[in-house]
Amino acid sequence: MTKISSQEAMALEDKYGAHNYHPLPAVLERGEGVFLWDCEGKRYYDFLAAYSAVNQGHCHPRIIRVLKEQAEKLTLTSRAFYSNRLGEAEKFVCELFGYDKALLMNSGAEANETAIKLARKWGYTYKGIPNNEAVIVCCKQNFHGRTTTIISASTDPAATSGFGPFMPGFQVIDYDNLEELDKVLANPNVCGFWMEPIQGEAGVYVPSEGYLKGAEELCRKHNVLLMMDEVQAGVARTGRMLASDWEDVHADILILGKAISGGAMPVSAVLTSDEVMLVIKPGEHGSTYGGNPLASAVMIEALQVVLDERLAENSEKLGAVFRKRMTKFAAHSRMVNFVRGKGLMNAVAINDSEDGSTAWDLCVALSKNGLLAKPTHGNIIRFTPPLIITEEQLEECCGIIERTFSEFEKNWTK
Ligand code: IF1
Repeated sequence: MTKISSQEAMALEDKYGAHNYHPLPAVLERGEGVFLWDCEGKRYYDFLAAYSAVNQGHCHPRIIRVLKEQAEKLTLTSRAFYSNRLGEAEKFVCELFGYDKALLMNSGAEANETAIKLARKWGYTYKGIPNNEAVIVCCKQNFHGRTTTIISASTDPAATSGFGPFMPGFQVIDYDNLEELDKVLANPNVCGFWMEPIQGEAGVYVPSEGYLKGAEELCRKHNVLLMMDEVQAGVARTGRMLASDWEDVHADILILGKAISGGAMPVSAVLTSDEVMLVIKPGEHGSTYGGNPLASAVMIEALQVVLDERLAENSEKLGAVFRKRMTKFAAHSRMVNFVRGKGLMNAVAINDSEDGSTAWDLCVALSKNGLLAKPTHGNIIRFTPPLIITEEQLEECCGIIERTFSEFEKNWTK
């Protein structure tokens, strides 16, 4: 492979790639643990962790070893046959999270699509909902992926504008509002309540304490399936293996993705009971790559690393350190409004409008100072480092953030 400069790489993407992203101008070539390097050899702390897919750190040696070993043996069989790896992976993930059955897909969006199909079919089979009338209740400012069905439940104009017509069968309510939830779930055609335990794309919006438990209880009361999208908040990100664990909530359908493979390849999973999973019969759902031997082997190792390295504990502990230090900083800053989050899933809100450029400019300045983070919803900067980060590294990163912000604030007029 020829070596190219950052400028050349950006020009190529601009000319030959779709313009569906607006990346920060950092061209990455190599990663190891909490660090990334660009084409010119500049080192960065990664404070995005591929949107929480590399909780285990970049190119974790154990995950890469299993990836290589399995890749040399067998990568893909399709589901037309059995593989010696899939059942083992399904057993592992079911026992780890306490479910009867698992269905493996690839992207988070596909896992959510799978959950929708399961909930609807369960509604027709077990709840007696008239055919084609099932309703799935979802929340304002949700993010579950990019397919046409999933965006039909979105309230974000950027996700939906120009992409209609939309899929019927979704009812959108306020997040973090149990009263409204109780009312809408009373509709006998509702088969599922579909939610994120913390809303990521909404800017790391953490709901009130008791909301998850309350939602679980209301779902039980109304015989509705709780469909929990832990694609982003799951796998130790918030300081528990699942964000639902904070309130001892056991979703009827658990949706996982991103970090279940530690960033090595796309793997997603849907976990549920025998009753729910078995509503789908042979030939009714699937994917060529879903549950392939490579994905199966990688997923087991990636999850085992999370357990062995006690990443949930580290996330809880260092998340508290981060918020304490940043909250202290915010108190003396005109520019930083507030800090919020759970574990190492955090966001800092900048005192600017949503379409203001301050957060973007700050992230560019942070990258110049060796730390990569990305704004979400304009004025909110997400800080989600790999969970293997040490306390010393985290303190150093807080220093970079504070210095960059203070420098920026001197010349900041608003
Ligand atoms: C992008 C955010 C993060 C997710 C939840 C399902 C999916 C996601 C809760 C779909 C994906 C991503 C995708 C990424 C931006 C991103 C994101 F800003 F939108 F909210 F992580 F912070 N459920 N989240 O967060 O999973 O199909 O992508 O595998 O580039 O769009 P996917």
